[in-house]
Amino acid sequence: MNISVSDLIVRYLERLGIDTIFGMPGAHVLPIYDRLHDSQIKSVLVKHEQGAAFMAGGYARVSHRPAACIATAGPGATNLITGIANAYAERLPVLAITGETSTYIFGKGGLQESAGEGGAIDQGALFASITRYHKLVERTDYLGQVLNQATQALLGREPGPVLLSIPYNVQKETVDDGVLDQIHFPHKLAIRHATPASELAELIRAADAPVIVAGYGCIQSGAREVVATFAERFNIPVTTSLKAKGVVAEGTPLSLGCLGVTSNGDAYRYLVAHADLLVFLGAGFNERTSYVWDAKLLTGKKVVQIDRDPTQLGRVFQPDLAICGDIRTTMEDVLAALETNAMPPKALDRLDLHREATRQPAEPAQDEQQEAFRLIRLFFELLAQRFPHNALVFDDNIVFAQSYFDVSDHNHYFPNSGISSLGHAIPAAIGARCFAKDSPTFAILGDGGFQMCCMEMMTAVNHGIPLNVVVINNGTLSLIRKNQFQLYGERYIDCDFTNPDFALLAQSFGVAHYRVESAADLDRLFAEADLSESINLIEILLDKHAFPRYLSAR
Ligand SMILES: Cc1ncc(C[n+]2csc(CCOP(=O)(O)OP(=O)(O)O)c2C)c(N)n1
Ligand SMILES: [Mg+2]
Repeated sequence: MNISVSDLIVRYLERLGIDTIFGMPGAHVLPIYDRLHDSQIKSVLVKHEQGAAFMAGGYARVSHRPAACIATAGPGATNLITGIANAYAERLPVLAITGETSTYIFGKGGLQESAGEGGAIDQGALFASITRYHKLVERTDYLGQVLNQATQALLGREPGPVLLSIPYNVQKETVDDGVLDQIHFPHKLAIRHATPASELAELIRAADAPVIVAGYGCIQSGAREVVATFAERFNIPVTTSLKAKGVVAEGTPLSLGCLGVTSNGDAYRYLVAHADLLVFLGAGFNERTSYVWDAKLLTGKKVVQIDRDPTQLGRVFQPDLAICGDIRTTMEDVLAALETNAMPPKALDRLDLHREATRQPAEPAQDEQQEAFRLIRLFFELLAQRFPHNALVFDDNIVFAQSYFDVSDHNHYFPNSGISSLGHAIPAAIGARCFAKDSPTFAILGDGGFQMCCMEMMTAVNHGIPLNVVVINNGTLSLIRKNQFQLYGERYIDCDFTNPDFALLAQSFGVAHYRVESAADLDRLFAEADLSESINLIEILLDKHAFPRYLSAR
């Protein structure tokens, strides 16, 4: 049966399982919007296309399914870029659909033309390095193959964003709907590892103080359970990257918490002082996790790295054993190998001694900071108590959560880890809540970041999407202030600013406002506020001089 290309695109979205699309219309993409009108897909009108791309990213991150955003040609497409770049860095399957001027006016200076002809800006070139696949769809005869390629890129082994830019006249052409049959939906392959599990099992057997460094790969491969079982069976402590926070429930005896420059340093100290074998499971060892690639973390230790992505192996350190494979199946095999051969659990003495030592009273300077951060610490404690499992927490600040937020072994903490763009948490949380409709949702961010994306709170209001926005009100870009304090002789420039009145802002948005200045305010917040089904703007006050004292690389 002949249908329009716009219809075909909408049916394609449906086949991908898309139930929500985030975006803003423009003349060049209206034919597709018109077909969305008749479909079951819910469209969410955003305030800025960057928000649409972040929302799709949030949806994909929580659902582990493809998500979609849509924008018009020219500025609509360019506004998507930061959000799509973030999806690329996070390897999220986000499909971006954009319009384009009609092919017959390419190069003639059409309004918002962005096909790269005759000096026009070139969407394809702009998106080339931040997508797994991008296509300006100028004809219909190859449409089946284009959609198939898009599908492989979205759902393949290394997923990532895809851009389909469709000129206005092409959207209105007709095609046979049999084109959809050319699309293959890849099944997730469990890749078996190439190296026998026994080699790793022997290294673990020989080690005195092995430590697992769990990364996001553990979450991607569904390895939480086997990692936790493994750790408990053999008394092997686990530290995680920020993105893998909670792979083993934090606060439990074998959890060393996060490894990273902005964490409390507990895991770092244990690794440096005691570990003789590090088992990296799907962990990238980036600048933050590795303390700027601090050699002390690795020297004198055996290092094993397991990753399903061969390009990660040996990328920033030299492993003694590198295994390219699925983390879950590999660890299941190692567990079986060690059980069959009856390995006794490792002694916990070192871990106990370490815990004892780190319980010593803090240095005076740290004490002062703890006091200043008391409200934030208390907020995270109450949050963990109140919602131990099902809340979704999108966090652009990340510094405080690393030390103060104990994440249970459920996947509900989403740090701003992609390209670390300010203005991410609110839209990402909105996107996530569109999928996880029963999960209380939090966006935690600074006042600088808030002002980059706060208008998306009106998107939540317009679409009735419950959300808690927690803004840390310190009247400064504190990372910048911290760096200028530590590295630039306190020559402060362009870090401090005056905030709007958050109470009035909330009132004008029509959402509830809570100002937290004391522990009693926090008690009231958790006792009185509807944190599950309402939209709330929660403001936590912090002295602008009280920035965390970790040392940035630059
Ligand atoms: C889009 C973007 N621009 C600039 C930066 C650089 N940057 C990183 S942290 C930061 C300050 C953040 O201030 P705020 O959101 O108020 O959080 P605070 O640290 O004060 O809690 C800036 C400007 C960035 N990460 N992203
Ligand atoms: Mg701030």
